[in-house]
Amino acid sequence: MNTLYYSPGACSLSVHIMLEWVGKPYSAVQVSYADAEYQKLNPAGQVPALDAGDGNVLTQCSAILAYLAHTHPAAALAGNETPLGQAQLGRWSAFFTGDVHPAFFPVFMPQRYTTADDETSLANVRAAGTSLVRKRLDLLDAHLLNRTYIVGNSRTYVDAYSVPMIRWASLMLPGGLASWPGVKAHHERMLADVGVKQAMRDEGLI
Ligand SMILES: N[C@@H](CCC(=O)N[C@@H](CS)C(=O)NCC(=O)O)C(=O)O
Repeated sequence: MNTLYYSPGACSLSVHIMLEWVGKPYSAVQVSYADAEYQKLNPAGQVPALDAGDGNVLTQCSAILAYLAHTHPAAALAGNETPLGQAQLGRWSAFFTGDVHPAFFPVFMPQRYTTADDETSLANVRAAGTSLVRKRLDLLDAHLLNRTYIVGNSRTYVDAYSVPMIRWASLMLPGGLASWPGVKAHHERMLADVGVKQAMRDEGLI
């Protein structure tokens, strides 16, 4: 059985959603990043980590999401299996891992991006991160305006991946997602999904 190690509302929420979508029994354990016991499991001190129940502990969100999709083919969450289909899925997974997620780091942890510790410097770092988040949303919005799902005609693991990050944006940006109607419509569809709701309920987010 899979065991997810998560922090409420963090990027690990995407794995929690995938576990709901694949529909097999799993357990979910809330952890603190700084907890020494947890760091034995994931020395990076980050979530998510997934104990696959076979002696393997997996880390890195994008890898875990792809693993769950490929180990549960009946759930059809891995998109089109052709090389082109996988490249399209990989493109959007890399976009969330490499472009969207890091744009939030200066917003949430500005002290990691400057050696200054005065409030003005920290606010400037936060503002730079926020501006990057907006840029990423612009790109995703243009892609989503005429689409129901991020890749193809049914949900995939990149739709799950989008949920925590678009939720952060909706909570953090003044006006929420109003400037990105394609992103907003997609996120609302995701929030209405039964599995998404269950994962969010389990994490105490709704
Ligand atoms: N590259 C990692 C990043 C994971 C990550 O940064 N997770 C955040 C939560 S969204 C975290 O654990 N932050 C705690 C920290 O960096 O100290 C992944 O994609 O899994």
